[in-house]
Amino acid sequence: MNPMKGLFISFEGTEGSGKSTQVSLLAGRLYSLGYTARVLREPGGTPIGEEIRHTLKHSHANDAMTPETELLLMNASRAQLVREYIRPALARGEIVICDRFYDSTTAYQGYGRGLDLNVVRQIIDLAVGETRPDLTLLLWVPPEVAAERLRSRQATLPFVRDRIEQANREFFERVARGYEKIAAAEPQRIRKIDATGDIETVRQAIWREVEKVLPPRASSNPPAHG
Ligand code: Z5A
Repeated sequence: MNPMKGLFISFEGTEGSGKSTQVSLLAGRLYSLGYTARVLREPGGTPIGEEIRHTLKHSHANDAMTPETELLLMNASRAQLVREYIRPALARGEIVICDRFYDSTTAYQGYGRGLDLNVVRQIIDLAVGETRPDLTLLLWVPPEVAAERLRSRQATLPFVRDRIEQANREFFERVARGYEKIAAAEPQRIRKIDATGDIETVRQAIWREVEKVLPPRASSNPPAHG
């Protein structure tokens, strides 16, 4: 449990694994049970972080970005998010749900880009200090399922592939293998969720993990339903 009062849950997984979908379903369920849940995303989540997100993903000049710059920008965004929103929310006893957190850096900049894992760890430590998730849900789908989901999203939404999404297949295979190693090293914190099923089946699997760590509600909160 976090040294502060609240509960910190992060979602991880490859692109198209269904994180954003499940983050909003979980937040909705928690609200309906009377919890105060704060949803955040990385990179981004703060005004400064959203500017960094734009630089990382969409700015015209970012083709020249080096892996080291990418590592530092991800963690600049994170350092701001931790201090501006996450710590204050946890101190108020809220539940923080973050769509990606530092395991993404280990997976993408460490295993994916091939940066030294010790350096990656040190930079993450500087960015987050003692603020670590109590529970991390790693949504797991085979690459072909993720690709199909992204294709159908593309058919319904205006969608432009960003700089990170344009990396080659080998990069994403390294990221996926990296996530396997990250999860194996911390089985207590990181719960691997089979995310190949339909949205409701995945939601239920996530809820079973979240229920185990939920703090009791204050008695003034509305009754649980659903
Ligand atoms: N990155 C990094 O390199 N280092 C870091 O430290 C951090 C991040 C923090 C952020 O991209 C990029 O930054 C990301 C990693 C890198 N790059 N890549 N690649 P982002 O925030 O724009 O996007 P994302 O995090 O990669 O997620 P996403 O593409 O939005 O996918 P998702 O959130 O996992 O999935 P979704 O949007 O919920 O679902 C995708 C579609 O599938 C959608 O149409 C859904 O309706 C559908 N869906 C969802 N669940 C299901 C199920 N169960 N069945 C069928 N269809 C489903």
